[in-house]
Amino acid sequence: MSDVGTSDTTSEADLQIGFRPHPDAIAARYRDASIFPDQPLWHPLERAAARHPDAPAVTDTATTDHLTLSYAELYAAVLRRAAGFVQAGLRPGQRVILQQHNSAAFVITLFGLLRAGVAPVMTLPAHRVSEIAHLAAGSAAVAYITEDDRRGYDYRELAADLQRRVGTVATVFVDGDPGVYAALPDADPETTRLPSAEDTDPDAPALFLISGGTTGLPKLIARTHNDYAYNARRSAEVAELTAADTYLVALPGAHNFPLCCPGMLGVMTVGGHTVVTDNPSPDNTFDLIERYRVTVTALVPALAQVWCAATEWEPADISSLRLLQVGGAKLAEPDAVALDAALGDVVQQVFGMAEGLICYTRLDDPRELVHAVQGAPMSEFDEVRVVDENGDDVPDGTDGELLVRGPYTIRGYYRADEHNARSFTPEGFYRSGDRVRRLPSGHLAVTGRIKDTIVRAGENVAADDVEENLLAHESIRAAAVVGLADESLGEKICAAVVLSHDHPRGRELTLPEVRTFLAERGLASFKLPDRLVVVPTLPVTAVGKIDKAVLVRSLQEP
Ligand code: OOB
Repeated sequence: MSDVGTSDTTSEADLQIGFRPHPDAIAARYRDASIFPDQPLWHPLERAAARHPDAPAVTDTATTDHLTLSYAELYAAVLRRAAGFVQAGLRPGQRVILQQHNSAAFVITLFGLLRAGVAPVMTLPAHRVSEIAHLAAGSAAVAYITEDDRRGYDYRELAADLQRRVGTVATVFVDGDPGVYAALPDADPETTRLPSAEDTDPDAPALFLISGGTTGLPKLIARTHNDYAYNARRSAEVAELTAADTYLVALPGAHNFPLCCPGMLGVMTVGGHTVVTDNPSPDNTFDLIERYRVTVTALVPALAQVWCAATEWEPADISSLRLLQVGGAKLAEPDAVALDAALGDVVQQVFGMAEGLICYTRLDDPRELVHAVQGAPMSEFDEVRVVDENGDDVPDGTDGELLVRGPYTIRGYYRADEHNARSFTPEGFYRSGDRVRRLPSGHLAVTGRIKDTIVRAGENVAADDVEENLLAHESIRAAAVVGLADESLGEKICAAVVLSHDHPRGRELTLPEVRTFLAERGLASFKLPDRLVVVPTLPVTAVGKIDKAVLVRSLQEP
């Protein structure tokens, strides 16, 4: 196996280059409030292993004979993996690209890296070489951790391509058949020096999330030990998690939502049980919920819709589920109502971003509120502003762009000065690009993306306005409205829709019918679609959000 490390001893200092910490005065305020644990991110796992060694920590359901590791077993495996990484030459502060499907191996590798002081870049299985190479170059990653052939895709080929493109990636570790590469390493932690808690700067990056935007290449988001531990702990409090909870990771585990909101990390802070699967379809997950008495899980709205429909025919008993978190994209109000009706008032709306801010509806919010809003900021230290185009604050009840600053919200993307000048205000607020409306209670309703407007014949049309009205049509299950270049109009409005299960087979849904429906609902005539496309499914991003960039490319006339 080739040695990953060079003679480089500067990696920890190197990690800090291009990282933007909180300014000292603000960091002091958070410190005075004692919201940060000042411990490495692996500390909750170590603590859980000491306190409840025999409690189930992780169950891997990918194999037919499901494997459950207790906290003691998980932490022992993590120490061996960490020692393996150190023996292979990885050094604290270095960055490594991590790309694995949900499995116990993913959990062990993630914590193994953290325990070795190495910062993983949390990519998703759906990413391909253009994103991976961009993230590897941006983080100067020294290694790539991936899998063999999964779901018809050979990640070792991606590895070869990546190494041709990005010179820093010296080593590839593969879960499964490594081929020409290295296997995931394990070594004796007794004879390997691992960094101690005292060796770790809790305000340095622990790991990197990637931005979820659907335009352009993803950006690196450095999350510190302190801010991410706070994210996990505060989320666990809002979800009222206890050691008796069992959380199902159904979304890709490297995404902020299932990882830390409260996700796997939140569950570990309370010593609960995490069940992982890489197949989120109801025929698989409903059985898992019944078998493991799952109490909490997180879904994107498109999946939540599928689960809701499946409650009508899947026989499994899923009554143990007390909290169904839905977020990542807007959950339409009728869908929230239907989910609550099908599953028994379990929905929690989650509006979050890898950059930081997480909003939750609370467990004791009235159900009508839970159905109508996307949540309220989780921390009393979150500073949320809603502003107009000039950057002036708008009153509650008025649409504006959400700006945010706070203990767990970044001050800048990693090594992206030019971008940061646009994405952050001089006072350090992150410009989310999300259009929201704030209620006097502090709850936020997301009303779209600031830039998601179509300029048709000089009129501005907000895509989500048209989408929401389309979804009121009984034949439409999902809708995405985009602008397509047009010689006379500048842009024309194109509505791509997925038909609902109730729509009679063989009957065509026509543009005139849809336009009449929208006009009768009171939509202005310039907002009516110029084109209607019925599609079997809408294209989605790596975590399952509607991907409008791909949609536009597929609809554009050649
Ligand atoms: C989550 O994080 P990202 O980084 O993949 O995407 C963030 C963006 C937000 O800026 C917003 O545009 C959109 O996704 N979004 C929502 C939403 N939740 C996220 N838009 C409308 N309604 C919602 N409920 O997506 C994420 C991170 C942590 C927890 C949950 C989601």
